Amino acid sequence: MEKRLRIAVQKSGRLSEVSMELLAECGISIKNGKGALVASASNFPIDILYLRDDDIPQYVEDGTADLGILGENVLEESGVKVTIAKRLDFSKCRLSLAIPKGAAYEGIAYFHQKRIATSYPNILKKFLAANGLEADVHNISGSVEIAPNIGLADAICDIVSSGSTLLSNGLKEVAVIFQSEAVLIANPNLTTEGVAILEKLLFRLNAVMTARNNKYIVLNAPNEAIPNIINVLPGMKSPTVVPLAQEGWSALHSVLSEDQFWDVIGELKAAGAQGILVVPIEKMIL
Ligand code: PRT
Ligand code: ZN
Repeated sequence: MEKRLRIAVQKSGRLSEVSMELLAECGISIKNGKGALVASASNFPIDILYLRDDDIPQYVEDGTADLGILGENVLEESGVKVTIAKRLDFSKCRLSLAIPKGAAYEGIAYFHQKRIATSYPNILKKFLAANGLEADVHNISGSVEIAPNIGLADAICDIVSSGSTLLSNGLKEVAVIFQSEAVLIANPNLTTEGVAILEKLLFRLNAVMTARNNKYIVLNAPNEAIPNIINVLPGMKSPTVVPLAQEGWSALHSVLSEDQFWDVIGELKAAGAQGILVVPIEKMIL
């Protein structure tokens, strides 16, 4: 029988849709039986296992799943030893310490002998120990942000993204203790056949993620402006220049990273570029 890998993804929550979208962009189509626990890809040798994110590290460590997609914060908290095969550049967030906004704060010594509520007791205890601090860590599983207001804790340690949850609960973020993003993890003991499937998947992920970070750019310019425009463009290699029907004009095609685009657009116009088109790239193989 053909070798297949099992990949664990979050059943429902912040990561579920994005994880499945990423696999779909990799050309992996999954018929999603509503409420199913397992689903098979029809055109790639993987099966999907839908789980709570907290269960994913254990499943991948013991080999029930070969791969998994989850937040690095959950992986770190679990303490499980698996391989991070790829950082996925989505669901970025941070695990931070926060205190009532009126409290005076002069550094992390603040937390010595304080009561801190968190759903991440292991990461927090490690941080406290590394900084020579002793605190009373209260492990609570949800709505950590209300703990100070109901007198359950002096501070919290929780996931922060925009910061609006802290703000609306009268708290301020004072220290970041862990930076997180979604990661693809792998069981360290995959067979040779398993590794070959993982490598195919990584090749596709790289093509999709590189494409997401880049834009295809097309612009028109008078021929004499082309050398200056090429100087401005930090493109992949040298850009393609194609003559236009109108004498003395050319179209220039290149690839720009999303970050570079906004920096150079003004310079391109100043150098004589017109009719600038920016087009998303579907896949990009370097
Ligand atoms: O049911 P299951 O156990 O599978 O899901 P879950 O409820 O444990 O996790 P879920 O779906 O809430 O989050 C999954 C992962 O998304 C987390 O482990 C993080 O890696 C990542 N992530 C990214 C976040 C956030 N951003 C986030 N903002 N996880 C949680 N939050 C919460 C945070 O706990 C706090 O309550 O959002 C609030 C803060 O958000 P801001 O924007 O107000 O700062
Ligand atoms: Zn969870």
